[in-house]
Amino acid sequence: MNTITACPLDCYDTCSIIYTDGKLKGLTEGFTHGFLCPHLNHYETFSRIEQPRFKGKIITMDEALTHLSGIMKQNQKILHYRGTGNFALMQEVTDHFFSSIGATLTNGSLCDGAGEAGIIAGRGHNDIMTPQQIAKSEVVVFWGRNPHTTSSHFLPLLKDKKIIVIDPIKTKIAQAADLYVQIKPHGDAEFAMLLSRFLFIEGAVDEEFVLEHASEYEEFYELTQTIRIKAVLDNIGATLGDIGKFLELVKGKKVAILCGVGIQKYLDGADVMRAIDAFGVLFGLFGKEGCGVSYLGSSKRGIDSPFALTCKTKKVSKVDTRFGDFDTVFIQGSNPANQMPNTSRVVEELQKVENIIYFGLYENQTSQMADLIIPAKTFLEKNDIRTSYSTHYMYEMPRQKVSEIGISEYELTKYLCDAFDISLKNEEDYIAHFRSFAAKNEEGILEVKGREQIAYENGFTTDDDEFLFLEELDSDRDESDDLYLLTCKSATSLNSQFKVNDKVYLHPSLGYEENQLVEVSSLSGTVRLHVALDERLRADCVLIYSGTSGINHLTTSKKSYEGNSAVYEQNRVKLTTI
Ligand SMILES: Nc1nc2c(c(=O)[nH]1)N[C@H]1C(S)=C(S)[C@@H](COP(=O)(O)OP(=O)(O)OC[C@H]3O[C@@H](n4cnc5c(=O)[nH]c(N)nc54)[C@H](O)[C@@H]3O)O[C@H]1N2
Ligand SMILES: Nc1nc2c(c(=O)[nH]1)N[C@H]1C(S)=C(S)[C@@H](COP(=O)(O)OP(=O)(O)OC[C@H]3O[C@@H](n4cnc5c(=O)[nH]c(N)nc54)[C@H](O)[C@@H]3O)O[C@H]1N2
Ligand code: SF4
Ligand SMILES: [Mo]
Repeated sequence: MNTITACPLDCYDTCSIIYTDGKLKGLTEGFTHGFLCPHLNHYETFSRIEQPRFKGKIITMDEALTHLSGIMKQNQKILHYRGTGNFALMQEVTDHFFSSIGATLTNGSLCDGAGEAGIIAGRGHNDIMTPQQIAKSEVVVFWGRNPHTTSSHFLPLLKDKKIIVIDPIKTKIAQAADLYVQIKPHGDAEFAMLLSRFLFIEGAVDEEFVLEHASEYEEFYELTQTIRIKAVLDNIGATLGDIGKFLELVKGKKVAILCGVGIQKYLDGADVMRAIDAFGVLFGLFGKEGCGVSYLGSSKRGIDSPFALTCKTKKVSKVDTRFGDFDTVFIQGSNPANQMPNTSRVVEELQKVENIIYFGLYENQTSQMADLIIPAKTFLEKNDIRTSYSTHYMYEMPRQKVSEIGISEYELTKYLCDAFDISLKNEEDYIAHFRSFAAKNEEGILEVKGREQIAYENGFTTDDDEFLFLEELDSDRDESDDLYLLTCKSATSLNSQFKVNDKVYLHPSLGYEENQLVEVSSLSGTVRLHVALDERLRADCVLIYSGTSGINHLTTSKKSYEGNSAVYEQNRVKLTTI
């Protein structure tokens, strides 16, 4: 076998992969540029769960499945909690079984939900700038997004472009930028409002565009007037020079503003996104080649699920799930005991559950709490298909190898459906169903049908087809003197998969020593970690990467005001020497 497949991970890049002689290689043609990142370069060297276990004892897969259906038949309160460890579409097949038996599913987001809610409130729907469009821009703004770590395949697109970076951490892209603003965490909405205000002052608003698509811009102008220029700039760590340089770099140019999840890990994350969008609208960046404000897209837009849930299917939020309300919790492709916010709450809730079933590839904090562990198959060992949050392509993922280890999501569902007399189509039928929402483009690449090549070329889709500006800015900011918690993605892990980091990163001026053990605490809890000194940080920030064991003891399980999303950077933290 030597066909093309795609990386299954939750990542902007969605690399195309050739599997030959037991090696994974990036496709040379196209966006993958012939290289993969460390996760996939070493994919088959990470040790995985090979055998099922029940209450700590190794069992066969047949025994595991018998236990599984036995537990399901006890007709108790069941929760199906599915994460994004594998982003391909056949992961959803399990929903078919669980909704059919009346189990509860989840809604909400641990990831990009607040930002997406802001986009939908303003624009009507969330569309992206594809890599082809980004390639056509002259200036690229990375706003709370770290491409060297989280989307390295976008880097080749940046050649000869001007780069602007707005990030509290002086990331690698910031070091090479034409303008870098080391903004205070959560200062973005105000910075965006000031950029808008100066667009008005300099007469640089795209009048033609706003008259047609955003007629309430004058009310928004009034709102930008309420921001006190000097006091706010001092507070968020930016200068008038930054505003001037920003506008000088973008005026008259094709500009792509690429926002990452970094801007929206706060209660008012939706408003931050909307404030940045407002600047894009005033500047006329939508519906034009090489221009736009782009975030993580809705990867399933235009694709109906074949796993129709019954209208009675109950859902609870992924952010603050009360696991203790259920007798059985089936966890798939996720590590809630480390990745959900407020770990002590999560663990306390999970401890109340009679049967925790973990269906995954790797051992982690959640598998350690599970009663029944069922190993999954890797993407190389099962058939699948996927979409992406950065492109409009659909990627086929045919099986590349046969393995004795694990069971696929489809096979597990088939077993359960048979045991419960629930009808289930063939695997190929479901994959064909997904594929039917795509068609080959001129280059022979499968692309989701009905999506615009240039985002918003047919305008916005709010009720009156106009962009809706933010009407007020939450001034109820926390004025605490405690340090800001930054928790973003690490180069060596994909959230908690692969090689996780175990440090707390601090600016040297805080006076701690390399490798010193410290306690970091917040309103939610504490974690002890060794220090790594890091000049790239602001002195008022503490950085702990996603995936670090215990990081989410520090985070709150409050949900964003809009978008039912986790807010990992809302809590402030204190340091104590031990
Ligand atoms: N290597 C690797 N790649 C990944 C992942 C991974 O774990 N590892 N995870 C994948 C997933 S699930 C996702 S959602 C994407 C996310 O990828 P990104 O969107 O890049 O998100 P983050 O790394 O969380 O944060 C990006 C940047 O936001 C900055 N930031 C934090 N707070 C603020 C703020 O208040 N304002 C501003 N302006 N910036 C801020 C951080 O310093 C960081 O540099 O990456 C995907 N790709
Ligand atoms: N502090 C902090 N917390 C965060 C974040 C942060 O930036 N900071 N980021 C948040 C974000 S953006 C996200 S998306 C979430 C991600 O959080 P999770 O959805 O929990 O994702 P992972 O940590 O990647 O864990 C996924 C698990 O999926 C399993 N898996 C992988 N492939 C397969 C498969 O094919 N089948 C099955 N059945 N299982 C598989 C693996 O065993 C792995 O342990 O974390 C969130 N948590
Ligand atoms: S860069 Fe992203 S899509 Fe590409 S191989 Fe790595 S994790 Fe997969
Ligand atoms: Mo994510």
